[in-house]
Amino acid sequence: MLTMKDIVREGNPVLREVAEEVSLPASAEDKKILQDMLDFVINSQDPELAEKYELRAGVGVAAPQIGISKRMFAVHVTDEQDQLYSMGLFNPRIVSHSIEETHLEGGEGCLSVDRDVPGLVPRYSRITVKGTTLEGEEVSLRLRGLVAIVFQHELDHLNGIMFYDRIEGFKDKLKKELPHLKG
Ligand code: UDB
Ligand code: ZN
Repeated sequence: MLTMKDIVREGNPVLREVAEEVSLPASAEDKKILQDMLDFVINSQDPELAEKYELRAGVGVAAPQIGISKRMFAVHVTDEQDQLYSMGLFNPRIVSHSIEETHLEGGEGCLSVDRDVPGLVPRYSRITVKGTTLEGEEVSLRLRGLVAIVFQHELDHLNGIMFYDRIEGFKDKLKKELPHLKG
């Protein structure tokens, strides 16, 4: 069973790598890892298990966050219409997205980041994601709202991107604080 001890934290270079495609059909080993990741997010939302194993209630986890640089992630999250998205995906990719952007009102956090980083993280409002499920089925998912944000956050991990890389107003804020700096 995966616990917070298995979650790598910022500073570990694996979080900055571009992860490798998973060779399909997935090996028994890759399926086991992805299933363990899905079980981890499900367990983390169970109040008793979360307390017993000191788990942060997670909505998703990407393989680089357990030190494995492969393109796969697991999510367990309910959308605004009470529909549950509970799945592991191999080689997920955004095939189209809205121009419109959105953000979580309170900003974002991350299981790999043990500090608060304030600021709004711009995300596409709507995305279409293709990928292969744990069951080996190729799927195309049209997502919006919180679920779309979670998928984009996890996809970023596969490309070595942390949520705070996208926080708005960094340059403006820096300019205000250090006006002698040009550019
Ligand atoms: C999370 N959970 O799991 F808006 F019902 C975060 C942690 C880091 C705070 C545990 C979270 O944001 N839960 C949440 C948010 C809502 C409504 C709700 C529950 N992650 C997963 C992660 O780090 N994956 O790599 C961070 C999220 C920030 C935005 C999407 C993923
Ligand atoms: Zn994260």
